[in-house]
Amino acid sequence: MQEVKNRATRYIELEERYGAHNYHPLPVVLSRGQGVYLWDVEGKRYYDFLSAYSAVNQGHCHPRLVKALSQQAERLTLTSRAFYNDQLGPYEAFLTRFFGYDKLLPMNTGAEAVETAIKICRKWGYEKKQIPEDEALIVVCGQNFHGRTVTIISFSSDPDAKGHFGPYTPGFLSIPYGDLAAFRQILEERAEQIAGFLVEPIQGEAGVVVPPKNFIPEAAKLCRQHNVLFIADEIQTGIGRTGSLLAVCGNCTCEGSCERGSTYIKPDMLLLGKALSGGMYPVSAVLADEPVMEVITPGTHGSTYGGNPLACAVAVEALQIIEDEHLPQNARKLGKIFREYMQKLVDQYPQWLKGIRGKGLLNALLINDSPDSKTAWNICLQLAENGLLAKPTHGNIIRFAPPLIISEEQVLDCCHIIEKTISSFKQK
Ligand code: IF1
Repeated sequence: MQEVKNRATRYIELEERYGAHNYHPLPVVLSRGQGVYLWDVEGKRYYDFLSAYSAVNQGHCHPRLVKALSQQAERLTLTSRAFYNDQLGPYEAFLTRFFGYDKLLPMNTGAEAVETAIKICRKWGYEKKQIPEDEALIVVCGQNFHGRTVTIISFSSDPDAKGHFGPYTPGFLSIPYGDLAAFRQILEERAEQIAGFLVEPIQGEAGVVVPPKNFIPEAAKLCRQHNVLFIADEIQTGIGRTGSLLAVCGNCTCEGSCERGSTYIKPDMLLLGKALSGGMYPVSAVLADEPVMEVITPGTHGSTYGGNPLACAVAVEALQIIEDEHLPQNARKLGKIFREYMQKLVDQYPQWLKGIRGKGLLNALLINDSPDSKTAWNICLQLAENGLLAKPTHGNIIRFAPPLIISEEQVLDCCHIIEKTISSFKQK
């Protein structure tokens, strides 16, 4: 036992010694995953309630994804876009039909999809909306999280993400998340200069902040009225996570079957990443219709790996799994059960818990302590001890986002683990 214990410590020490300290992980060293489970180097099994920040919606090492990846890896992995390949076209045809768009631009990471959207939006602003050169503005929301590039952190309100990385990229205006009046006002004052509105339908990093029900549909309508592109960052919320295929269609009445309901307003640009590849490989995409996407012409944008055959083969299979296994519907149903259970715990243990919020299987438990306290961190340590992995955000919020393939029985098992942890929790 001592010997295996030392193995975990050794991996942690290696990261501490040789890795940049840009994260503060829980002291768990993982070496295997299958479905909703992860195993550490000592063979201890955990429920994964982070899903690699919602990338592993299909579950770890989904057999169909492993097969798609390995079969394509044996044939052809990278050609660059200097030539055509036999996976990209079918992938683009599949994805555009799946999400209802004319065109797709393939990239790799979420941040690249956001950067791509910003570039398309600005170019559209100059070429289609006739905004004077270098004057285009994009409206964003306070507490947003869209990635880590210099331009993206330029409009972040998180001092850790932003501090000492300047000079920052200009051209962004911020409104409070969910504040329609503020959005209306900014549009009335400067609409002729505003090219786009970039928004998360539910704010993930901010701690799973669900906006007022009418915010997204009404903001989208305002965009339309003022000839402003409505850009939905569904990198975290998309692909079944919140109980519908996309969070922007979350208010519809389709019960997760994803036939666009009445309150669905199609974003002018849709940004996808993370679960687009089910955790196999970085794959991201920007979807738009022709009048927007046509501003991109040869030489104006690109990426060495974007649209590579391996990525395309994996992404097609990843989306097919979402559909075949009815994962949005499962997320919707089990999310309700999970939140109901958590609400009971909140009522029972007000000394530790303040509330539960979220949608589908993107949820957050609010801990009744200050953001500077160690309470949420200590609860997560105890959860790990009891076999469930989750991570605090902003000090006093614990995000719960299991793979969407989780069963009702497993969700209840996890509720019991959380209950056991909270009921026996003692402050150190
Ligand atoms: C980190 C959180 C999740 C995203 C949205 C774009 C990106 C992300 C809505 C960029 C990325 C991440 C990245 C990860 C932590 C994380 C996160 F804690 F910050 F909020 F998911 F919950 N748009 N989210 O959420 O995508 O370039 O990373 O592929 O940066 O530490 P990426």
